[in-house]
Amino acid sequence: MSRVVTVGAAQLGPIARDEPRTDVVERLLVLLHDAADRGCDLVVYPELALTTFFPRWYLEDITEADHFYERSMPNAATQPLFDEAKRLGIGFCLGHALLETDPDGTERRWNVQTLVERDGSIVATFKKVHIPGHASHEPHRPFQHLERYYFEPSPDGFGVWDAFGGRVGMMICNDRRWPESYREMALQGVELILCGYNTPLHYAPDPSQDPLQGYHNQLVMCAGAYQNGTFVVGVAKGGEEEGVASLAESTIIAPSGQPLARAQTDGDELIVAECDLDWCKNYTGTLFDFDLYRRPEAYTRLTSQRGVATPCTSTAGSTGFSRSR
Ligand code: ING
Repeated sequence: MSRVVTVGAAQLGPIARDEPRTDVVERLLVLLHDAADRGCDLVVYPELALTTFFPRWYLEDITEADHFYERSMPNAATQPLFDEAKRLGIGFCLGHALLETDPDGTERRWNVQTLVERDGSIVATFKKVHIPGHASHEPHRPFQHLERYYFEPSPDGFGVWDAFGGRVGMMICNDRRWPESYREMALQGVELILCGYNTPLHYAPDPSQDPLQGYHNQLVMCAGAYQNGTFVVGVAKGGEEEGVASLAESTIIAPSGQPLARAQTDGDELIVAECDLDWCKNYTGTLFDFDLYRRPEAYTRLTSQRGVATPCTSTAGSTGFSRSR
């Protein structure tokens, strides 16, 4: 019996800083109904799909950003989306900020994706692992990228869950640039990776990358898909959001590494692809048969080292290792 999941990537255009969640949820519902008309089983929304990308501003009192975070999921603003998706029998993946309070009263701030099955049940909430950008105000930048100020890195790592008839995993934005993200999920048998992103076209630390944002986006997701024999669904919040031009180009990618569908606009747009999960085995059962071909004993640095360590010779001529900064 074939395991075809019809996936919709629901790209969003800009969300204004003061756009009410009710207005945003209306936009999500329009995309959900389009997905229903086109036979989707699953709709994937972008990273931080309920609010503007608020890490672009520095707020000295971080509690002034509290209204950008959800305290629970679902909640009053998103319940209409949960109800309609369940009525239509469509699952979805929703990116949002989450503010939790530990039993000892400590506030925890996460960048998350919540995965919901077709019956309305919550499969899992994934916390972003790789947090890019910077942790303190850098006023010289044309806009901030303060994710390391507003979010903690996940303590949970990457998970894979049984859903939609297959093995489904999640990653968020910067996670897609790190090959470890895909491999961690592939070693758990992932067949479909869901990834929302908000990517400014301008990268202040190295503007030479600006014209390459689209190329790098396709490169990392297509490579990750092929090298791990999995589908990858990359979904943008694109367009010019509060003055910051952001990459669109949402794409659904096959285990072969081939794009199956790509967004044509930088606004609200649904792209759809039929994902036959059995396609994964063409790769994981042959070229990328991990159990047959991988050599973990040759990869020890991958989990024992964070940064680069290079051999160095001291005056005594003995070799040692110097740690990079
Ligand atoms: N955004 C970016 C990303 O990894 C970034 C960070 C911006 C990297 C611009 C490179 C260039 O796509 C998030 N939200 O992780």
